[in-house]
Amino acid sequence: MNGIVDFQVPGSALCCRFHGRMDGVTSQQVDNEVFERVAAHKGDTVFDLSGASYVSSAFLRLCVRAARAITGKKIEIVGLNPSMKEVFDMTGLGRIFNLSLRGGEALSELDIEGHLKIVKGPGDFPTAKIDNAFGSATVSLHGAHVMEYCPKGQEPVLWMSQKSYFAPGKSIRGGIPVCWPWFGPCADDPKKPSHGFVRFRDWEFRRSEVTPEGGTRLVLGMASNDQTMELWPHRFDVELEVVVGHSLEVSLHVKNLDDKSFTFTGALHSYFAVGDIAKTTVTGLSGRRCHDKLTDKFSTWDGPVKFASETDMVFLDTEDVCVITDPVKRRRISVAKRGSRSSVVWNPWVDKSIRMPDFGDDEFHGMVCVETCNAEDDIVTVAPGAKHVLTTLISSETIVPG
Ligand code: TA6
Repeated sequence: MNGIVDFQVPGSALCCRFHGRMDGVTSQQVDNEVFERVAAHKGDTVFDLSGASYVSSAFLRLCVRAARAITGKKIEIVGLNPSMKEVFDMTGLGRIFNLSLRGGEALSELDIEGHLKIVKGPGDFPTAKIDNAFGSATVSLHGAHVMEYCPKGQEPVLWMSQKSYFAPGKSIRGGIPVCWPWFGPCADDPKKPSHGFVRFRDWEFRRSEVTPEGGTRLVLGMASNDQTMELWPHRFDVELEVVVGHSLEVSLHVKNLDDKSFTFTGALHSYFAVGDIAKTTVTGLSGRRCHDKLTDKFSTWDGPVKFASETDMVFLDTEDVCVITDPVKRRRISVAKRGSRSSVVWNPWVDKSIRMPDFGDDEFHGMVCVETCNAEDDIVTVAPGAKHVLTTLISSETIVPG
C-alpha cells in the first residue's frame, strides 16, 4: 500500500497519515491533495509517518510546501524511524518541523523479558541494554555501536572514552566502531570521512531473539539511500548481528543489492580496557607481514606486541586469534575472527591522545585497540545478490597465578 495518505481530524488537529514508500512518484501523487487539505485546515497539523517505510527528497519538498501553507504554526511530524529523522536533521528541516521518533511501543517490540530492553541511551539515542545469564552489553542505534560488554562476574572488557561524543554526525570513541565501506582514509577522496560513513549514522533495530544456548541475539540494519549513494555509489544492505552468549560475537553482514560487483574494506574497530598499556602484550601475530603505519615500513613480525610509544600496525595474511594479556587486571582477552585476513593493533600514546578532542590526554594508559579487519590488500569483492560476513568473537578469562 505504497504512497497512500489518509486524513483525520481528531479534535482540532488535522492528521495526515502516510503509508509505505513516499518516493519521488508517490509523493508527487499526493502532494496537491495534502497541500490543499493543510491550507484549508489552517490549524494544528500532524504528519504521521509510523506507517511509512521510506521518505525521499520529493517527500521533503511536499512537507516544506505544506509548511508554507500555514503561517505561525509548525507541522508536527511523528512516527519517524531513526533513518528518516536523520534525513530531516541533515537537511536542517528539523528546524521548521517538530520531529519525534517512532513511539517507544514500536521499538519495545524488540524487548525480551530477562534479556533485552530498548531504552534512551547516551546522546538520547535509542539503545539496546542486553543482560542475560552470560553477561551484559549495550548497543547504540547510532552507528550500530556496541558500547559496553561485561561477562558475568567479570570487569567490563570494552573501553569507552570519558570524552566521547554522543551526537548526530559524530562517531563514538570506544566500544566497537563499525568502519565501513572503507578502512582508514578514503582512497579515492581523502575529504570523505575516515573509516567510512556508517559509524556516523543512525541504523535501525531489526530483530531480536533468544539463542538456543540461552544467549541474546540482536540485529540492526541500514540500507543504502540517496545520501549514502552520494558518498559511495553502490546499493547495499548491511546488518550488524550482536550475540551475547559464552562470548561476545559481533558480525557485519554486507549484502550487495546492486547489479554489479562492488569492493570494500572495513573493520570492527574494538577498544579493550587494560590495567596498564605498558605492561600489556598482544600475541598471535608472530610470523605475519606487518605494515607499520607510522614509518610506512613492512616487516615480518616476531614475538608479542609490546607498547612503549604510539603504535599503529596492520598485520596481513592472518586469520589467527589475537590474545591480549593483562597482568594488572589478571586476565587474557581473546579476539577470534571469521571473514578477515588482516588485524590492526593501535594505541595513540601521548601526542596523538592530546590531538584527539574526544579522547582524554591520559586515557591511552588504559586501552588498546585490537581490530578485526578487511584492511589494505585484504579487499573484499561481493557479487550482485551475494554477501560477506566479518565476525569478531571476544572472550575473556582470568589469569590464575602459578
Ligand atoms: O585503526 C587504527 C586507526 O586507523 C589509527 O590510524 C587511528 O586513526 C584510529 O584508527 C582512530 O581513527 P578515528 O578516525 O576513529 O580517529
